[in-house]
Amino acid sequence: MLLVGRTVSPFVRRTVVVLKQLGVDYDELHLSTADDLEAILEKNPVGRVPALILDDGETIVDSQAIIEHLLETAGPDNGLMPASGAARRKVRNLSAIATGAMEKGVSSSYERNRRPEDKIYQGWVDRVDSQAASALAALETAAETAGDGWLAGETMTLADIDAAIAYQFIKGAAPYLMEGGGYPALAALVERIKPLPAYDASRWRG
Ligand SMILES: N[C@@H](CCC(=O)N[C@@H](CS)C(=O)NCC(=O)O)C(=O)O
Repeated sequence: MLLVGRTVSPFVRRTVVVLKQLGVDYDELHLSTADDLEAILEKNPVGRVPALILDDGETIVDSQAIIEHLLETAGPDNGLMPASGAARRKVRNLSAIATGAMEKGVSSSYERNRRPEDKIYQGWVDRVDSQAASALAALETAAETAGDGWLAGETMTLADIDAAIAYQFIKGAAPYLMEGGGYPALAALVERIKPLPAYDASRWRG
């Protein structure tokens, strides 16, 4: 299997944590969204990372589709996603909020860094920033409720991985969204998850 993308992307990073946590053997192709668009387009018609190329050549695009495939292959006892019911809905919902925060964090940084200054429209920037901040605030509330535990119950799940990655990504790429006290419960969640080898190994060291 070949994973296309670099873990500087939160979407690639969540995929890598799941691959490693499930013990899947794979290689990485480190294409950059800024410099390698043509090469990425050959792997993913949307021109985004991640894409996962399976051993038989089939390609899966989008971190959610890839993760769903990996969890399904690992089976109902994959340890990251409850099989059904309220527990599953909770993990899926928190993950969706966290990936939404990632999307808005990416947009916030693109709006500032990938446009000529005279093409920046502040009204849109403010809207995107407020959406990222609102998603982070919802995750912060969930982390406060969890106290010293995990977001969706007794054990660590995909929700914790995604919330921690969203927090760390935004802290690095859009630090201005962390002003005003930050998100201390999320910061504590990151400290709890950091010792997990799969999480630590996913840190971008490029
Ligand atoms: N929903 C997608 C989002 C992927 C995404 O937006 N990736 C970014 C990198 S963080 C990207 O490839 N951006 C390049 C572009 O959109 O031009 C997923 O979960 O994989």
